[in-house]
Amino acid sequence: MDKNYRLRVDGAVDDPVSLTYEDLAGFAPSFQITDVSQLDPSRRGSAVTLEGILARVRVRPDARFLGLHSGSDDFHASIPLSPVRHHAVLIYCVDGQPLAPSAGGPVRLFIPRSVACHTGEIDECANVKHLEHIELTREKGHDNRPIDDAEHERLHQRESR
Ligand SMILES: Nc1nc2c(c(=O)[nH]1)N[C@H]1C(S)=C(S)[C@@H](COP(=O)(O)O)O[C@H]1N2
Ligand SMILES: [Mo]
Repeated sequence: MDKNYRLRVDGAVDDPVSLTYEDLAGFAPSFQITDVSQLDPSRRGSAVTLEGILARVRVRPDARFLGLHSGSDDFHASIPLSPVRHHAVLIYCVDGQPLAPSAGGPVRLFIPRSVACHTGEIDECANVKHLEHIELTREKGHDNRPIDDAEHERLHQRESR
């Protein structure tokens, strides 16, 4: 993995941070999911909970949206925070190694499926990969998730190149 990788978390928070792989691995056990197959049998790896991240940055009470940004392929989502805040996780490691880019690394969001079906604004597409920046906002932020099947198909063609 790129040694310079940092996950920046800022916006409506009291303590913005830039987290390295070691920082993520160093979160307290209560904020770690050692095996994400517990959340979804088809998923692999270890994760830090979004709750852990939000506690670290001291998210402000007026934060309503979770902005998820990948600069490397210009993919962005902004989703309501409350449905995911106790459920979403950030997968950063598989078999004790940093998550490979082919698996969405260095860090990717994962929202368990059962959470996603409770709101139209949250779908599988919000599982942003190659996450570089998380921004908590009061209003909905930049979001370029595909809006229809044709656009979705084009995106997946691009992803699998
Ligand atoms: N950075 C980035 N993240 C992304 C995408 C993308 O193109 N770039 N595609 C999204 C879409 S449309 C979907 S459906 C999911 C697929 O995630 P999966 O391959 O883990 O199922 O990733 C999402 N995360
Ligand atoms: Mo998607």
